[in-house]
Amino acid sequence: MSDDFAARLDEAATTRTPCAQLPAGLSLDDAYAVQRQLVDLRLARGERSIGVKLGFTSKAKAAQMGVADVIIGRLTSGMVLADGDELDLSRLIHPRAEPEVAFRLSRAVEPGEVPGPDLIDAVAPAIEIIDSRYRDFKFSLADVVADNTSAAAFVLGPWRALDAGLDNRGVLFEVDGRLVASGSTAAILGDPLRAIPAAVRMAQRHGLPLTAGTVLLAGAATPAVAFEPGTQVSATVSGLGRARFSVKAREE
Ligand code: OOG
Repeated sequence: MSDDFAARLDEAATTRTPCAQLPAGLSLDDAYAVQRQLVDLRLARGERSIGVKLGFTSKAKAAQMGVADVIIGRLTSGMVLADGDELDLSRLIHPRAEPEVAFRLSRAVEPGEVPGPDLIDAVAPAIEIIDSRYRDFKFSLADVVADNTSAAAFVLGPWRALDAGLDNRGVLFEVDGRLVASGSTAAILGDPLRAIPAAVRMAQRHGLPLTAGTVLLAGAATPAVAFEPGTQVSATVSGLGRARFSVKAREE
């Protein structure tokens, strides 16, 4: 059963054709099983697993999507967009972007480990590009978990050592230099550092890999924003710097 759902979501992504939501009543455990199969299809095509991401760590984001619980998804090498690079919209259905904070794991997490501060060796400003494979970007909690939490692409700004608190840094999200959203890192679970034990707990529960060098996207600091071809999108986190990408212009 979950094979069929993974195939449906994979086809939606690869053909850029949104699909119907999954049947109501799918349990969260079943949804994580679909997510695993969906990511396995990417890995079978040669992508590598490189990270995990949390979703709905911000109240504004959860309210925007009508969903309440924190969820976890996977990041693969096929989702990486280098800082400043161009995003090709023809690969996506109805993408939106959100400013985030990323962490990097210094080492693998031991089974059952409760992480201490030594687990993270670097932090970076980031932008996540989400793209629900469901029609009209509408989904239940189980739907969005199965759809690998809408993960589509991400950009990391410069890494730096994690040597200061992050609990109330200003976040500016700009398109072509115009402010389109702003907030604080406090929107991410009250303090983005809380994303670290939350991600470890959820990854252990649902069997997601946490190896040395794993990237952890902590979740959005503002609601997600749609963007147009030919624009420049940037996220600046106070004291951490900036991540940015440009959106490829539409071909005439
Ligand atoms: C789900 C992903 C949400 C976040 O940072 O809250 C997310 C979605 O809104 O499509 O990544």
